[in-house]
Amino acid sequence: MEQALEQFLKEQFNKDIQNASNEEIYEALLCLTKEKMKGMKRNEGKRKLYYISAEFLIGKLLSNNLINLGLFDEVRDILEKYGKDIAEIEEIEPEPSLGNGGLGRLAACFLDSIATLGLYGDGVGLNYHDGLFRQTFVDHKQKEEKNPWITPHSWLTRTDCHFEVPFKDFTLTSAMYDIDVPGFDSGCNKLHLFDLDSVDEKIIHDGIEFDKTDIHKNLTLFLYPDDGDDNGRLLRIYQQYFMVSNAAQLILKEAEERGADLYHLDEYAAVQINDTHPTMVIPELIRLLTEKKGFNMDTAIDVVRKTCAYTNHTILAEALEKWPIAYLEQVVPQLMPIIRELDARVKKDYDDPKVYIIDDHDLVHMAHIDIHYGYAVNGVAELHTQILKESELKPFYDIYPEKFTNKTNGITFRRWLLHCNYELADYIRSLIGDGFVKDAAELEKLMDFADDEDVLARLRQIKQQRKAEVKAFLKETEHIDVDENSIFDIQVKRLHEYKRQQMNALYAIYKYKEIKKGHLPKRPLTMIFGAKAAPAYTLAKDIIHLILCLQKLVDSDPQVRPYLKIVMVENYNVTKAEKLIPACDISEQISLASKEASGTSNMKFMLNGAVTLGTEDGANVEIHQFVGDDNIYIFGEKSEKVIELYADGSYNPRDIYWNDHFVQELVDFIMSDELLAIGDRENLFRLYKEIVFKDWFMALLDVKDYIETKEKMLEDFEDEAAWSKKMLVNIAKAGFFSSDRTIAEYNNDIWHL
Ligand code: 26V
Repeated sequence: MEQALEQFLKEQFNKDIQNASNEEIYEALLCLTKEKMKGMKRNEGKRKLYYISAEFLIGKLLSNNLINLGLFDEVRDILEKYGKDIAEIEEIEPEPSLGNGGLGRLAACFLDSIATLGLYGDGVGLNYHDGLFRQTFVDHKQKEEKNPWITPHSWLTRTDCHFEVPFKDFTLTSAMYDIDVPGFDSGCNKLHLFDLDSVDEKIIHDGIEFDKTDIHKNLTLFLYPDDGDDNGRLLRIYQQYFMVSNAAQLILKEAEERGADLYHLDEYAAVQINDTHPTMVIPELIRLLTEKKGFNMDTAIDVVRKTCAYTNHTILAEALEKWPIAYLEQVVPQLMPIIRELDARVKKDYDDPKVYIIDDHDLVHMAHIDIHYGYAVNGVAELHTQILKESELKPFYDIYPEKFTNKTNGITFRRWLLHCNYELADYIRSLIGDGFVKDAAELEKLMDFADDEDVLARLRQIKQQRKAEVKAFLKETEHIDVDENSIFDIQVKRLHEYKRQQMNALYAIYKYKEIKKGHLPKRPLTMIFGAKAAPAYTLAKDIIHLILCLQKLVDSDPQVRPYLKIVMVENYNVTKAEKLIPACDISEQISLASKEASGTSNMKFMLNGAVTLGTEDGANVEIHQFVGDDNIYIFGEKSEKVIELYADGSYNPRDIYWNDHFVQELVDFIMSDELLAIGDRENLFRLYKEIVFKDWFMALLDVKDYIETKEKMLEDFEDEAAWSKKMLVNIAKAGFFSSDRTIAEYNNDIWHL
C-alpha cells in the first residue's frame, strides 16, 4: 500500500507522503481503496437479495472499508510513520446524510453483514444530493440548512445503467450510481443509488426551501422533504415511485441476464421492503410483468408474492403510510388499476374492513399491500413483533400466522466496536482472541474476567480515554468544555415525543434545583443530547429549545456549573455517534413502553460498556434478559399497562400535575422567570401546555420512577469495582446484537439465498 500511495501522490500532486496535505492523502486513499474494491470478488448465488430502502445512513466509509479489506492497520501505520493521523484524514470525508435515524442506519449495518456473510445481495435507494438537512442552533433553536455531500471524488461510481420511469405527465430517465460494499474478510456487494441528471441544487434558497412542484429539478435533492403540505406529500410519492420503478426494472433485467424464466422470478430474486416507503415495488412489478412480459394477473401476483417480504419498523399510527387515491392518480395513475385489483381480491376474500387496502376514505394503506401480497412480515424486536401480532396487525396475523416472524435488530461490530473503539477491540482480542470479530457470540468468553481487577481497571482506563477524546472534540468543534471526570449520561437519537427527551429535560431541571438547594452531587454529571427534529415537527423543536435554554441556564450559573453540564451537540450524525457512544457511562433508552420498535443505539452503547437506563421497551427487553437485573436499570410502566391506558383513554397528565407537588414544580420550571429570560415564551408555553394537558407519550407517568432510578444509578457509579463489572457484563452479553446474527436469521427464515 505504501508504494501505491507514494505513486498516486507523486503522479497526481507531485508530492510525497510527508508533504502531502490531508486532503490530498484522503483523495489518494479514496481512489486506491476504490481500485482495490473493483478487484474484489463479487458475492454470487442464484437467488439474489434486493434490499430496497429510502434510507441508507452509511456514515463515512474510508476507515470501515479499510477495516473490511484488512488494510486499516497497515494504512494507519504507514501514515503514522510520516507523522500523519488517520483520524484527521478521515475528518476530510463528508458524511452522507442519507437517513433520519435507526431505520437508515440499520440498512447500512445490514449491507455490511450481508456482504460479510458472503450473501449475494445489493441495496437499492436514492442518491439525495443534500441528504437530510444539516442542523445548526441559532438563538437556542434548530435551524435547517442543506447538507451537500457529493464531491468530485466520492465513493459513488456512475454506471451506464439507465431506466425510463413513467409518471402521469412525463417520463424521466434515471442514472444509477454505485457504492461498493466490501464484506469483512469476504466478497463485495453494491449499494445502487438512483438519481436524475436534471436535478438542480440552485433551486434551493433560504435554508432548505425549494419549489416542490418542479420535479425535474427537485426529485433527488432531499431525503423526506417536508410533507406538511400537499406538494411535499406528492413529491414523496414521486420519490418513492422513482426508487421502486428503477428497482423493479433492475430486478427484471438482472434476472433475465442471468437466464431466468420470469415465471420463476422468485428463484432469482428476493426483495426486502424496508418499511412501507418501497411498497409500490409490488404493484410496479405486477405492472411490468403484465404489461411488458405477457403475464396474466393471477400469475403475476403469484410470482411477486413469492418474491417480496416486508419489515415493519413502527406501531405508531401516524408513521404508517396511507396515500390518498387522488394523489396516486395524480402521480402514478398506471398503478391505480393494479392497486384497485389487489384491493378487490382482498375484499372478495375477507369481510373485515381493517384488512382492506383501500379504506372508505379512499386512502391506500401501504402496509396492507405488503402483508397481503408479500410472503413474509417481520417486526424488529421480540416485544415489537408480539405487539404486531397481538394488537396492531392482529387481523392480519389471524389470516396469515405463517408469514409473521421476529428479527431482532443488530448492529455491525466492525463499525461500532472495531472502528469506533479500536483500543477496546484490541484489548478484547488480547483476552479472548479474535474469533469474536466473525462470531460475536464469542464475546461471552469475557465473562471469565468478570472479577478480574486488572481487566476491570483496563476497561475503566479505556472509557476514560474515550471521555478525554470527547472533551477535546467538543472543545475543538463546538467550543464546549466538559469535565472528563464527570459521569457521561447520553441520549442521542431522533427527537420524538415518544422517545421522551422531554422527560430527560425534566431530570435536568430536577438536578438543577437540587444543586441550587445545596444538595450537591458526589461527582459532576454531564448530560449529552443529540437529535434532529423533523422541520415541521413543532413540539420536537420546542423540546430542543427547552434543552438549549437549560444548557445556557446551567452554563451561566457559577453555583451549578461545577456540578452539572448540559450539552446538546449540533447536527448529530453517525460520525458524532462514533465518538460519543464509546465515551458513555449511562445509556438513555427511555421511550414510553410499547412505542420504540427496537432501538439500536441501545446495542451500540452496551457493546462499548455503557449501562442502560431504560424502560421495558423494544430491544431493551432482550438486553435486560441477557445482562440480568444487576446490570441494567429498568423503570417505568410496562407495555401492557401503557396499551391499556391508551385503550381506555384513562391517562390524564393533569391529575398527576395537580396531585403531585414534586412533579408540578419540575413542569412549572419550564415557565420560570429563569428560563423565560433565556428562551422564547411562545415555544416554552406551548411545550408546557402540551405536557400538562396532553402528554400523549406519558412523560409524567414515569418521571418520578425515572428520577429515582437515575439517582440510584449515579450512586452506584461510585462503587468503581461493581460498576466496571456491569460494564464488562454488558460487553460480554452484546454478541446477540450483532447484525451478522440478524442477517443470518433473515437468510435462514426469509430470503433463503
Ligand atoms: C416516523 C415518523 C414520521 C412522521 C412523524 C411520526 C413518526 C414516528 C415514527 C417514525 C419511525 C418510522 C420508522 C422507523 O424509523 N422506525 C425505527 O426503526 C428502527 C430500526 O428498526 C428501530 O430501531 C426504531 O425503534 C424505530 O423507531
